[in-house]
Amino acid sequence: MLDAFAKVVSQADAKGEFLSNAQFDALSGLVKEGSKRLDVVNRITSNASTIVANAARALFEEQPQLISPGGNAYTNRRMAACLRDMEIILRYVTYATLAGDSSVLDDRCLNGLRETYQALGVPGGSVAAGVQKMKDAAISIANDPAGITPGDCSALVSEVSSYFDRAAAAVA
Ligand code: PEB
Repeated sequence: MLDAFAKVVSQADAKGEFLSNAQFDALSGLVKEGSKRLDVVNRITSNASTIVANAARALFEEQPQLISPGGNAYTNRRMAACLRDMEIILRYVTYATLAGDSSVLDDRCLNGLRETYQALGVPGGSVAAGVQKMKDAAISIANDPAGITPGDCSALVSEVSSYFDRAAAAVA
């Protein structure tokens, strides 16, 4: 598991070189823009249960077969497992966002997830659809101008999007 700093260090060390200017500039930008990152992580974290619940409701509205008899979220046990899975994925997206690197998400959450769902008979495409709904909700919360100094968060928002997209692509 790496963060943006450890990743650059390990890349430079593998070549036995000092940091390049490009590497240094990228990390310098990360530090300069660091409070945006912390704000976004904080906002997603403190709204996590709303994000999960609303995304799940929207998913079941769009794919009602999931909650019908025989569906993969039918019975409270499966519903609970489904909500829990969405929460786990969202949690790892917040870690990756904080770290500025996807490796924690890749290694601890997504690695083998597709195969797990295949073995369980959980439809990966539906999980991916749920993840996309969490992405939309998380981004609108991240972009909410209320209570913060307005600024350009486009780079950060596209980075956060990429973590959700990565999770969706890993299971679809
Ligand atoms: C992944 N999910 C399930 C299981 C595991 C995971 C390992 C099997 C064990 C269990 O039931 O607890 N666990 C989860 C995860 C990590 C982890 C992401 C990462 C670290 O450790 N059902 C649906 C939806 C979808 C869903 C499409 C969006 O209809 C999920 C939610 N996951 C779902 C369901 C089960 C499950 C298990 C229903 C239970 C399947 C079953 O037992 O029939």
